[in-house]
Amino acid sequence: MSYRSGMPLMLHTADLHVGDSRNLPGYLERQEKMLYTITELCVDREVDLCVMVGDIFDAKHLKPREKDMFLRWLIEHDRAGKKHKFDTVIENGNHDEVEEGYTHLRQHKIMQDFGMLKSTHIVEADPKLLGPFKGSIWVAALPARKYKGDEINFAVSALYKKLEAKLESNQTNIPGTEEKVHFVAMVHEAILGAENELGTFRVKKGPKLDPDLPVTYWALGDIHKPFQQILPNAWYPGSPIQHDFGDEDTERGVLVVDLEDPVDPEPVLVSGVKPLITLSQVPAEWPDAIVRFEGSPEEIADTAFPENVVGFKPVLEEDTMSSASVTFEGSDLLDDLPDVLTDQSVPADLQQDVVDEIQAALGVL
Ligand SMILES: [Mn+2]
Repeated sequence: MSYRSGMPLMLHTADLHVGDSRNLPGYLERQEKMLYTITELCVDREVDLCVMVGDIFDAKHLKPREKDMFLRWLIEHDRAGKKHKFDTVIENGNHDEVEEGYTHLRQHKIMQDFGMLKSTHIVEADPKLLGPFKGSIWVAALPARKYKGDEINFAVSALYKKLEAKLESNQTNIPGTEEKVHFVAMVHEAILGAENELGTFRVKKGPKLDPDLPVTYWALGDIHKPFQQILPNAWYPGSPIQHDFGDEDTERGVLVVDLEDPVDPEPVLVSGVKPLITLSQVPAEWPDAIVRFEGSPEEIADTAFPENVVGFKPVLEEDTMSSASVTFEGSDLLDDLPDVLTDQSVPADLQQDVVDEIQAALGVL
């Protein structure tokens, strides 16, 4: 079935985090399903371009089978792109960094340099202008670099000037033959005003996006909360699947963007990946999900849980809390915490982990 509208279509995803949540049963199969579903969506929706905006991998230390799974997928995805005539641009996020100036994507970049990738373009470390794809789509790819203030706008402007110079040199001087340009900026950063996973704070000191730049669509990455709009034409798709129990929204996926109408991207869910849910009561029937159970230590000890219940969260009784020697008036400290972490250049998803841990420890979730 074809959904093709005839307009330039782009699939936008980010924050794949291959290798995350190793404690979950079947974690790598979930991530494999995520990747192949993205390829299927590129084929089924007949997109012209697929952009993956950073945090492809989760951590410095990948397990061999995590690397292998991704490599097999990358080769198959690349072949699908060649066969079905779509290109893919993959850039690194902060999580992909292995050491200063070197990311997990370097090996895939080497494959590209030796002609082993046909439709896939790896952008690692430095900002780069790519295109044109399908004659009109140009991409300014800005891998993660802890941009501040207006630095993203300066970098995007510089690449746009480069594009203008290229178009200038191709000018035919025949009226009406000016080339149509769809200019996409890929940016992996926590942008000022973005909301975190739980909606508990907004980024207060992040870099800004200039709405007046000639950018058709800002393809953002870094924030995991699904389908978040920053400017009319600037969106975070969020992580395409839940990575952990703190990821509340079970409905996640990618954005399909019509570049002729970039203010209204279509959220397309990645289905077939078991949801992660937290239950605080024993249900009549356990759902087909990976479950974390929240209850008193006694209830947790006395209940016979099925195999899909893999996480436990003891909740202390009210009287235990009130008799505690330290009383916590938590909100002020938690309000300031994201700022403090941002000042220390702690990336947004790590900020989320810290806030989750503290909230969980204080029982203020
Ligand atoms: Mn991320």
